[in-house]
Amino acid sequence: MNRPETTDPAPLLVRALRREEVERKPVWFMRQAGRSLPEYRELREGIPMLEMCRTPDLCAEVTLQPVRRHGVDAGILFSDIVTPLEGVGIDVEIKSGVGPVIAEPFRRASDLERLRPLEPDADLPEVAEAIRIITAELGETPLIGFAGAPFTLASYLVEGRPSKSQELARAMQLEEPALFRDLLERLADIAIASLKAQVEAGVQAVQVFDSWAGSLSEATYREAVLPVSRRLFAEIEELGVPRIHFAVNAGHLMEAMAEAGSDAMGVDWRTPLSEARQRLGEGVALQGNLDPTVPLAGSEVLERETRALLAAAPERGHVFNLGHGVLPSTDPAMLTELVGLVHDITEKQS
Ligand code: 1CP
Repeated sequence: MNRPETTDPAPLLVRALRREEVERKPVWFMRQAGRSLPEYRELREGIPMLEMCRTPDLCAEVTLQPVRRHGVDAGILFSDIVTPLEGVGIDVEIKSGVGPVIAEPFRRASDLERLRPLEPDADLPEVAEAIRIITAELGETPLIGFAGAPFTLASYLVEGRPSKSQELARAMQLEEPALFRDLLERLADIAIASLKAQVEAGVQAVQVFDSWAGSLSEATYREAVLPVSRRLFAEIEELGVPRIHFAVNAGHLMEAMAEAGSDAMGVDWRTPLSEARQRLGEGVALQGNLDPTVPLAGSEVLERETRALLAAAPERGHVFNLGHGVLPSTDPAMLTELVGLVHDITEKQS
């Protein structure tokens, strides 16, 4: 695509996600762009989050900040899982200190009419424009694109705001399974369209965030969500980039989520990587999973915990990350230190 020659070796991140042998382990952080960085806070001042996502120059700058500062092995597009919803005309705002808030939450069948298909070229041209700027600046370092998984997006649309247990969404699934399924299918189509456009514009890996799937039982996940997520992963396979699937607090769903068919599973810090490897087998790469509070606890703890994690992590098919997003109170210097530690510890002598 935007790579000059097909003979170029793929980026380290892509090779690790394909479970190839690599010269050292790649590392990046979920939420590496954002409030932990003073340069981000300065740029964000007075600009609403979603407006920032729709301003290619600013979006590009914020995406590049953590790559420059920490030397991570990938950028992740600065956007949000609700950006495509705004793109199809849903009235959504990201409230500071709260998260996504939907003006008119989805409660009945007629609400589905508000969820038309996404046409990325017309609805979100700024995203592709930002990706083109970013990939030109990043050079060899790959850019990760992402989308919200159908269930997690549905939980915001139905609840109308962040919710701890997604009770309204889960009640809708129980009471009106056909309606809920229709909602998820439409959201899958939106995620697929968004991811296709991101790959066409130049992202070299994608992550699907089903952050809140962990509130479901395995039986409900398998019945209501898995078939839709499986279709999503099948439809983006042809894009030819590695696909990562991630949820929080979802250890009980690990096997079921892996059945959706991604190339890699993101693992939160509650499940040891050795256990994940044992339960999922060799066929899928793993990403994770340092507890995001470790970088708050000082250099000594950081080194001890990083060494312990790496000692128990699979040799092949592992991408180092936190078990969830960077906490806003994290000292960015600790993240820079962590990148250096992972590189030094995993570097192969050749
Ligand atoms: O650096 C990066 O990781 C890229 C930027 C990014 C990503 C990947 C943002 C910017 N959001 C996301 C994904 C996202 N958004 C997820 C999935 C990842 C996860 O599990 O954390 C989710 C659930 C959201 C929804 C969201 N957006 C929340 C969570 C609210 C809740 O339900 O608890 C919040 C707080 C936001 C706002 C947001 N998104 C991104 C940023 C930098 C912010 C904070 C905005 C601010 O500075 O006020």
